[in-house]
Amino acid sequence: MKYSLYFAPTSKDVPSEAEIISHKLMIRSGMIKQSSAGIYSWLPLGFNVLKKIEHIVRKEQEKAGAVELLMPTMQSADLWIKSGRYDDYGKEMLRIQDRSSRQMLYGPTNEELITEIFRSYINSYKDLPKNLFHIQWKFRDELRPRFGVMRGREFLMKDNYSFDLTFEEAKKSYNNMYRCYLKTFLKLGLTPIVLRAESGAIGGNLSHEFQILAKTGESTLYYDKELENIDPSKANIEKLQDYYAAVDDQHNPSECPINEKQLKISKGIEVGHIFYFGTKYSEKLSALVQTSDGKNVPVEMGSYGIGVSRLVGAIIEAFHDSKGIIWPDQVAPFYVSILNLNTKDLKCNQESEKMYSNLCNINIETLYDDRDIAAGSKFSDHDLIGIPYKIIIGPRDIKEGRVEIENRKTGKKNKLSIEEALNYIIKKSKDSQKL
Ligand code: P5A
Repeated sequence: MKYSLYFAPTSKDVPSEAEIISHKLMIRSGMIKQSSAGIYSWLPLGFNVLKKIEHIVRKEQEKAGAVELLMPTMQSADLWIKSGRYDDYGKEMLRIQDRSSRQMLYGPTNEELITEIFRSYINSYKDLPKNLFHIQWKFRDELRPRFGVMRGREFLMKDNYSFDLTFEEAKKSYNNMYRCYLKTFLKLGLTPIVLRAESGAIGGNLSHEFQILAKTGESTLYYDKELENIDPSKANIEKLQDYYAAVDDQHNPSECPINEKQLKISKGIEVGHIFYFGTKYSEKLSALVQTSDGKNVPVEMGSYGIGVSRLVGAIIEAFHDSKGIIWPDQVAPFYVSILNLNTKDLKCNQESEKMYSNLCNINIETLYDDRDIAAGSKFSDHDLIGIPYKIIIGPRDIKEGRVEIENRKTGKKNKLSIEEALNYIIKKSKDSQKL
């Protein structure tokens, strides 16, 4: 993509309502634009990252045996009245009347709708288990939408739902999703901290939260400080589950299995939440399945959520410096940028164009900064946007056939020949695809 044709409205100004770094950086880098409280337009850079996260989440769901479908955002109130949640959900639910005065709502979650879909087509143990997911916008009229996309009113969630015949089978599905979530967050470059959780409005009796560490998180976590030293690309899932972690109201110093030196207290952001709730919805909505001996029993269910749009903010909270965002390779909006430092220099233009088309031909996502602006502004924009590598093409070096590569994370610069630079980026990009 040529920057001159792209739309990344970067700015130095930060709106006063942006309290936390991820919100500030998302606005400054032109990733999102607020449309009303807690509701955002996703501008090209932001949308690009959202799609990358969605893709990783989707792949892990599929690997775990979940099947994708798409349910609507608008739902009829009928099913919610039957489940009893139409009243329970209170003011968080956005209620709308259609032209025929039918009660509708913008879905805050989909337990009712998926149970109704299941009920309509499946009625035998022979068709179990099933695990269905979708990635769809939700609306919750939060009392205090804040922190940008972290606590939005409209937000993108991956939610899936498991259906099993027995409690034992349902627990297997739950454990399968538990592992799938650990893998998903590790794939995103994050170290998840798992906590036993209250199941709240979703109901049920078994629930875990997945948090990632961030100073601006809303939960207070007590955890083994070893968790901070884990490299997500090398983490061992079995071991990850053994570390001590608890939220503040669950942490009891007299029962804590690790000593004070190992224990750390810090803030976390909830990026995922899973629930087993048995027959809570299937009973009320008559989702029955026939057992092998001919009995009809309500199907056993669980639901599992990942805050896809929240993750964009959460990843920035975890990866940034004073200059801007530092995207992990796998979710970066582009893999490499080319900074043409002088668009009036013939050689700079020729070599930048050549480099750009070479990278495009091998499908490496490249943002070519061909704008006629000061070199300093290009550097600050690209540092802000956080693309993993810069290829810097300046008049002096290019005369001698050299370019400079800069690593956004380490700040390390390397002068290389044009061919070496291309090979370097190809190698790095291949390595990152293995993650
Ligand atoms: C599980 C899937 C549920 O809704 N029903 C379907 C269950 N769980 S949850 O914990 O309430 O939400 C799942 C994840 O969605 C994210 N999330 C939000 N993200 C941004 N803004 C919000 N207002 C918001 N509310 C929830 C969280 O990551 C949460 O873990």
